[in-house]
Amino acid sequence: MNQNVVAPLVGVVMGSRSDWETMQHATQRLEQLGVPHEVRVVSAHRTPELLVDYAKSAQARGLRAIIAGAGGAAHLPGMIAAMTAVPVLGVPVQSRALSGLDSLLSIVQMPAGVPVATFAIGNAGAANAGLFAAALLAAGHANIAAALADFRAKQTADVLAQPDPRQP
Ligand code: RP5
Repeated sequence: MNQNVVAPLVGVVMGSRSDWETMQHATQRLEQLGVPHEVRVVSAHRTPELLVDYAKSAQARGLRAIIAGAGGAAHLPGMIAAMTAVPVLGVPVQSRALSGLDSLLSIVQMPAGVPVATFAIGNAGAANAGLFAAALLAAGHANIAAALADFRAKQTADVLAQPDPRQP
């Protein structure tokens, strides 16, 4: 699938270019599963007006999920969730100072009424956010459902094919 010509269903945003090393694990899963997506740097603190525009236009532009990754004072996912009904999947990026615990607590401790689905700190969280976004879309997109089922089956087969950890 050519990701450039199909309207994106998932927005992947991050607070800084420095978050890309982590967030690329989300886009890798989306690409693998054929989920049309877009990628943007949108900072809650450095580009607040862009954040408002992005969040308020997301639903009308056809986005069905937003994966938002940020580190430290990680306000991006919560602020997006405050301004759109599109489901927001938060990824705590591993910060240098506090190893991502600051990011995790900033994202997960939302007040009742403004949910952010929060994932694990770092690469695993980003990967799982990509898979979760695909799962959200699977009910309405048979191609994504099939790709997700194939991914899960292969993952299981790979483990079963090599049960002895001493073997290379
Ligand atoms: C957050 O501050 C970003 O999400 C990033 O994780 C962190 C550090 O950003 P840089 O100083 O590397 O741009 O807003």
